[in-house]
Amino acid sequence: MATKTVSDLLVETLAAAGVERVYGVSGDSLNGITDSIRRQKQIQWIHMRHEEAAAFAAGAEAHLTGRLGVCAGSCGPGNLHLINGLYDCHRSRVPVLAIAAQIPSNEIGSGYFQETNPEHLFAQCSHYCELISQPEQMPRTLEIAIQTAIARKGVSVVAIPGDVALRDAVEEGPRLHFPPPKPNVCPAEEELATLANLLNESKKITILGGAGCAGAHSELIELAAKLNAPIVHAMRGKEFIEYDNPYDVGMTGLLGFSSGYRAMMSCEVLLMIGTDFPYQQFFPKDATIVQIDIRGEQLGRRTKVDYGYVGDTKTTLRGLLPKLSQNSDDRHLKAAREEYQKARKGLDELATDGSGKKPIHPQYAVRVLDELAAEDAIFSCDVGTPTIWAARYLTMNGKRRLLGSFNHGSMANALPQAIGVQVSHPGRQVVSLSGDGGLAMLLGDILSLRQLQAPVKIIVFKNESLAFVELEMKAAGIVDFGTDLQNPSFAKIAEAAGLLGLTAEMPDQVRPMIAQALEHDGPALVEVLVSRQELSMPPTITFEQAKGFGLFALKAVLSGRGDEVVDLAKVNLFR
Ligand SMILES: Cc1cc2nc3c(=O)[nH]c(=O)nc-3n(C[C@H](O)[C@H](O)[C@H](O)COP(=O)(O)OP(=O)(O)OC[C@H]3O[C@@H](n4cnc5c(N)ncnc54)[C@H](O)[C@@H]3O)c2cc1C
Ligand SMILES: Cc1ncc(C[n+]2csc(CCOP(=O)(O)OP(=O)(O)O)c2C)c(N)n1
Ligand SMILES: [Mg+2]
Repeated sequence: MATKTVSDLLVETLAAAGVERVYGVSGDSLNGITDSIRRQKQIQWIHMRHEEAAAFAAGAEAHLTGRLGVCAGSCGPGNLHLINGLYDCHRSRVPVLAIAAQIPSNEIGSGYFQETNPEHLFAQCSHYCELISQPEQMPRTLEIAIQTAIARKGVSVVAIPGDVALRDAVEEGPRLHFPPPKPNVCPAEEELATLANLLNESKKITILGGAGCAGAHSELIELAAKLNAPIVHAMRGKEFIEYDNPYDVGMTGLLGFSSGYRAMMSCEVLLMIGTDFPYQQFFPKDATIVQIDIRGEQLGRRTKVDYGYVGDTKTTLRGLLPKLSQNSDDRHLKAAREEYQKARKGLDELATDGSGKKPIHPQYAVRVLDELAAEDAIFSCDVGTPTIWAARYLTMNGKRRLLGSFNHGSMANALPQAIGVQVSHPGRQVVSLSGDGGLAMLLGDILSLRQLQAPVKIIVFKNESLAFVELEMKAAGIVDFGTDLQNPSFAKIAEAAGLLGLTAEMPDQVRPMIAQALEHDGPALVEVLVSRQELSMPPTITFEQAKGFGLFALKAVLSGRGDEVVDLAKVNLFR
């Protein structure tokens, strides 16, 4: 029998940890590892066209499954390309392992061909980053990396020189055989009692929930019912909070709903649960603020906090609920819900076919997609205006999922994330909401769809610009510059790459084409020629006023019509 190599043991250890795929691009220094993958059946090599896309794809798989995603790059430029995608995974707190192949061990430090220093390069986007320089370290170093990625939710990196990977293994096999621990984390009894007292004495409570509410939907709804509290969500909480929720008043933030903004600004007690909503300007100044988070270091990071608790949402709410009495005053809730219905109606009115005229409203395309997509569709949206449309017009239902680059905010995330989702969930409908700028940025991986037989559907919002940046420039009172895009026909590119490619130029083409794409047995792309300035700044604002507008726009909510910005700007400008 052939001897087991270090890379054989590496692959065996990954398999023992339940890994099913490694996303990457091959290369000399990775040869040992790809060859070990080739010789076994449990782990599949997912051949991508760009390592950044591989990292995004691994992160998307991890986001959906909660299990370890793995990506790999060859030495120097190969693994350097992983970095932006890994930053995204790390900041989204999904468990991902990156295998960074390294130059031959005896050349390290000599300035050799392709030499970089992965331990330095990956330090900022990982919890753990170590070099495997001798066979005795395998599998322990790898197991520490895996365990750290899972336990601390984020990225671990192992750098391994190609020659070390090809040497004979010393250890026999993987050493860790326990299932992932699932502790219940709860504040102390006295803390729960203090919190219950505070809540029982308040009549105007608003809940701000985020991604940390995943898996605690029924507890959250029960809490809101007891407190008569409207629930605002942060973007990453949308998929877990918005559905089947009679207390929902939408998102807050610049892209949010005016109702979410107001519900937070008008409360007496703000109860933050599992959220790291990052924009300080949107927190109330005078309310009493409570924050519950699984990680103590999060407490008080975004706003002043009067009561901070460490606990996981489900366990904490289960402990808290029996201590709460029913709030008899529902005026705050009712007012917030009415605001929400108004805001929702206002946004829905913008999602029309525009009397059949071009250019198409992007909101309309997303509303149609929302109607036609499968009940358990998985969406990814690019950073840029697709994030706005996804936040406002995609309906979640507890089965659908939504991914983006919400914390890192990197362009071009949607297509590679969709690839990771599709290959790890072959039966599901997967839709990428791509910007024309974002799609072009990692366009190479459109070729992966055919090669991997991944039937991803891409909807491209073709506005011939970096529209989100244009909006930011306008809001800051700067003349927009460097935002024009001269695009080809993405439908033709798609056809050439073996996808179904369609172009919707007129509103009446949107529905049949999206339907055709969704039904197509294979990858498909629909480019929708959408208007460029859907969220134009209000015309009543003069340039002089606009110069300082950024300040106000930051505090305001883009209602979609710009009128909300006017409201708040007027208050601030003309007081
Ligand atoms: C172009 C663009 C515009 C954006 N505009 C907006 C906007 O207007 N509004 C908006 O809301 N977002 C917006 N975002 C997204 C924003 O940047 C943040 O990503 C988002 O608000 C964070 O959502 P979150 O708090 O749900 O998730 P996270 O930032 O992931 O925070 C989750 C928190 O929950 C904690 N947690 C995890 N598990 C548990 C558990 N079991 N129990 C308790 N706590 C737990 C974590 O420690 C963490 O602190 C925008 C993003 C982009 C790219
Ligand atoms: C990698 C990266 N580069 C630049 C930016 C700044 N940025 C944010 S949104 C955006 C425009 C995105 O354009 P597009 O994909 O066409 O979407 P649109 O807003 O036009 O719908 C840019 C350049 C970024 N977030 N990430
Ligand atoms: Mg664009």
